[in-house]
Formats: sequence, structure tokens, C-alpha cells
Amino acid sequence: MQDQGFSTQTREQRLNDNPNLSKKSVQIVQKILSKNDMKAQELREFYAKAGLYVVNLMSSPGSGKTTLLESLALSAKSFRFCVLEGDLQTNRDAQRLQAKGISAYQITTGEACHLDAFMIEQGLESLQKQCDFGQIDYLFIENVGNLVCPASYDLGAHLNIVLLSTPEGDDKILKYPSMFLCADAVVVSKADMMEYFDFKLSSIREDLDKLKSQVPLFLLSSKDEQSVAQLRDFITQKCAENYQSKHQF
Ligand SMILES: Nc1nc2c(ncn2[C@@H]2O[C@H](COP(=O)(O)OP(=O)(O)OP(=O)(O)O)[C@@H](O)[C@H]2O)c(=O)[nH]1
Ligand SMILES: [Mg+2]
Repeated sequence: MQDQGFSTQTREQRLNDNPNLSKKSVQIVQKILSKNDMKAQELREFYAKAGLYVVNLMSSPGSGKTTLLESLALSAKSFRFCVLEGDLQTNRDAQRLQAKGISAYQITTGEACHLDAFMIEQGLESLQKQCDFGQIDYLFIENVGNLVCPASYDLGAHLNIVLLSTPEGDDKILKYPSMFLCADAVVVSKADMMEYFDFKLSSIREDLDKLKSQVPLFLLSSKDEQSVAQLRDFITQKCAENYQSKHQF
């Protein structure tokens, strides 16, 4: 049977076609998002001036974003980075990274299920107080754990990386297409658990093909240093190419 019910429409088309949104609501959402787009453009200029290569990490809650950052902190001294963390509440993730010697600032969003460009601008001001950007090459943004809302908010990042952990199941690509269409790379995390969850990597590639996405796919396990190094090398290479994501949010 054919898969049904997923589409690769633009944000504008999705909003206009949503039967649950009135015309007025569509206009309000579009206004908020276009203000965000303008701020994201300003952020790009800031990143360029500060010499920061920026990676936006997105995934469901608990798929291993902070663990990946902890592993990167331990993986190579030459890989110099700082982190903006996004969560609804608590500064637990920032504390985990600070404990590994990484400058990290926690943005607590309250009820908001995503980070927006304005929050990043404010977070950068605070992060700059504890971190000399001149000594840093990469800024990681750990977005709020959510496979939906962060896909609508441009943060001006050079690379958008989406994690999908094996316990979540191998059927998520077509269920949450807008998130996976953002991705410049997809990372299947908790790869060490793959066999226990009957997770089929082939399903991920097939579903990405259905989205016409040819992004690289990485297998990652916090228990496998080589898998962390492979992802680190990919980010380093993209930075050397000064790759800028082409995705239009
Ligand atoms: N087996 C296994 N467990 C992992 C791996 N990566 C992370 N975990 C575990 O998964 C749980 C959640 O990991 P986090 O790194 O906190 O996940 P997160 O995506 O940062 O979560 P939020 O910030 O809440 O969205 C922790 O108990 C980790 O120890 C992995 O590669 N293998
Ligand atoms: Mg986290």
C-alpha cells in the first residue's frame, strides 16, 4: 500500500491549507514568522562577524542531543565550541555541559515549544559574558525537544541536524516531514539500541527518498567514540566549506 497523507508543501502553503486555521490566524502566524526570518538574517550577520559556525540540533525530547554535546566535549580538544540550550524549564542541560568544561547558557522558554531568533539574540548576549567567541569555532544550539515547532523557526544556523533515536521507531520521517525536510543531516542516535527496537535503517533511507531528501545519514552511539568522531568530522568539513543550509523555513 502507498503511504498517504504527507506533503512537501512550503510553510505558506501548509498554513493556507490548514482547515483548523482561520484566515486571520494564518495572517497572524505569518507575521510572527516573517519577523523571525528578519531577525534570523541579522543573526547570520552576527555569526559571520563573530566567526562562529552554527549548528542547530533538533529532535524529540530525550533522543540524545545533550549526550552528543557531552561526547563532543570529550572527543577532541581542538573542536572548540559553546552552546545555547533550550528547554521549557530548568538549567540542567547547561549544567551538564559546564561540568564538561563547555561554556553553555540556558534559555528557558516557559511554555514555548521552540527557540526563536529573538531568544537566540538574547541568549548570545548572556553567553558572550562567559565565553570569548574569538577562542571558539562552533556554536551549537540545542533546540527544545520537539519534532514539530522548531521546524518553523529559522535561527540562521549554517547546519540543521535532526536526531532520531532508535527507541522512537523507524516510522517518524514521514509522520513529521517538515522537521526532516529542514535537515542538512539526519542522525540516528542510540544506535547501540537498534536491535532491541527492531529499528530498520533501510526504512529511514526509503522515507527520506520519498521526501526527495538526499541528506547524509549518520549512526551515532554515545558508547561508540568513532561514531561521534564521524559526525564531528562532517561538521568540521561543512565549516571548512563554509556551507550554509539552503533550507527556507
Ligand atoms: N543507550 C544509549 N543511551 C543514550 C545515548 N544517547 C543518550 N542516551 C540516553 O538517553 C537519555 C536522554 O539523553 P539526553 O542527551 O538528555 O537527551 P536530549 O535530547 O538532550 O533530551 P532533552 O534535552 O530533554 O530534549 C539519557 O538517559 C542518556 O543517557 C546513546 O547513544 N545510547
Ligand atoms: Mg538535552
